[in-house]
Amino acid sequence: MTHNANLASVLRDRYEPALDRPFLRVPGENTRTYRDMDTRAAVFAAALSETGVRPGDRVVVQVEKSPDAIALYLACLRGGFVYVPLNPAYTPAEVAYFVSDAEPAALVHRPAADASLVDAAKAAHVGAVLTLGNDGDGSLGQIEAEPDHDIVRRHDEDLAAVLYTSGTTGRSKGAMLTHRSLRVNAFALHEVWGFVPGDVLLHILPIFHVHGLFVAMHCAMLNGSEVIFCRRFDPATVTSMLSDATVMMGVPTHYGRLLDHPDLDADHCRNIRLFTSGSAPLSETVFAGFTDRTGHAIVERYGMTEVGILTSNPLAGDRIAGTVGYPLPGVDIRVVHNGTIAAPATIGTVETRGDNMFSGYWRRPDETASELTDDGWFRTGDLGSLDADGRLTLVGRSADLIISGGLNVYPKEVERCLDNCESVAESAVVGVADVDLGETVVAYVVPESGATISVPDLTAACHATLARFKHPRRIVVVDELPRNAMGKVQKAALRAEPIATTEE
Ligand code: MCA
Ligand code: AMP
Repeated sequence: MTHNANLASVLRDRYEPALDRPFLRVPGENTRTYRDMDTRAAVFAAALSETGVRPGDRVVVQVEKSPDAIALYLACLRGGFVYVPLNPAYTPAEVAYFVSDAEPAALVHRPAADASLVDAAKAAHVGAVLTLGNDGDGSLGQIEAEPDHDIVRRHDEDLAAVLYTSGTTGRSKGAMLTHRSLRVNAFALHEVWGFVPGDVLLHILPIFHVHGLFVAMHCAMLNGSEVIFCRRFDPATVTSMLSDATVMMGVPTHYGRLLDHPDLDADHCRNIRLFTSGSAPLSETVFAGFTDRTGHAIVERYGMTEVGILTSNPLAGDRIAGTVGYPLPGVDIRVVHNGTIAAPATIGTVETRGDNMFSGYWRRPDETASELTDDGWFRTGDLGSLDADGRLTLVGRSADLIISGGLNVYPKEVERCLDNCESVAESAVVGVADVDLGETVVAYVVPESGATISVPDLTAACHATLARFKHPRRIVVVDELPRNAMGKVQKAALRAEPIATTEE
């Protein structure tokens, strides 16, 4: 019999020796063992099958971070269902789009979700609309089903998950991640970050993205490690839990906020062997401040939804602030400038290739083709340079994506919302430097001739359609937008603009 490439089977083989050991420890709650989670996942897999979900079907999930949410992810892997996680901050209007695009066999949402979400699911003919709460509640757990301990056979190229991400067009597209892509990235990280028996991961990230769900959880499961599973990021709780952990992964905002916490010191970090940061640039100030306070040099790494983690600063060797380190095993990186491979230190666009790569955008062959080169490399859209020994430094992005607190905001999507408002002739949305979030969203809006813009109306429109983290934190009304000779809006000029004239 050939081997089962299902990631659930690969992970289980690795954590099997730890079945009766702690897996998820939520501060202040009961700890779940690996066996508890295995059984819960087997019950959820059987329950989903019971409602008609079949291998290859998508399951769209918009729930809070909880142990059951991890069990549901593992259940989908086990059943061969394609897991499609969504940020709980998304509005029903945003979820309706994902549901219509993914055409799932099941939608699992929070018990308290807006009724319009259920209507949207019905309109999209979703077979099963289920709920999952934070504490074992919800209709999914009430389906009578015997645990199904079989792990459905999958091939390397079968889909494990679809994660929505977006290009400059502003409409999210689903990155198709296969059992192989997730597996190879997990093993590469487990190796380069030197996981050892006894490692304990402090988990502070959300679990609807690659970083918190795959990077963090897969490393822990491959290691049979205990995970201190924080439902939310709270600097005081996290600081108090640090001494129980050996590894923590975060986005730069997490490290900035920990530094702002007066209790953080080297003693709290005495058992930590690895802090990693990614999803957005880590400033040299935070890197140096963290080293001064704790004695730890954060390992910055670089990744992307479509390809997982690509590079990391070394565990042994220099961790250089402002660089994202070396390619992971099995990952190729090249920098292309004016159509040719750039010489060391020359800035160009970063391209990559490897088994960690996605298999394309869900039902969007044209957009998949446009992100790939003729020789099969993926265009990341990031700009950077490689030094002579292969270390990568990022200097920016070719698209005008905003990264706020590690979450991506696509200006087009926000501009479309503003442009649809009464009296708005046009708008331009930019990311402005922010100490806490890295970048924050600022909108410039131009009124139609003779009209007056109501900023509260614009804010209300954003509330109705866009997740809160995408809302402009400042809306500035201007007579016109700066344009170049070709008529293109000069966003760089807007980013540089002092925003004292701000209206909220
Ligand atoms: C929350 N808010 C935000 C953000 N998060 N506003 C702007 N940007 C954000 N990122 C707003 C809320 O809407 C709310 O607004 C207020 O802040 C407080 O909300 P709360 O939920 O309490 O927020 P928080 O706990 O302070 O969250 C901040 C955070 C979080 C911890 C930085 O955003 C976070 O966990 N970010 C990590 C995202 C991540 O994992 N990215 C990886 C994707 P109000 O109160 O006004 O209503 S990238 C990836 O996966 C690739 C592969 C990679 O390289 O890693
Ligand atoms: P996402 O599409 O949400 O996966 O975000 C991926 C993008 O995050 C990358 O294309 C980079 O622009 C950015 N990113 C991730 N890690 C880093 C990092 N360490 N430094 C700078 N940018 C990063």
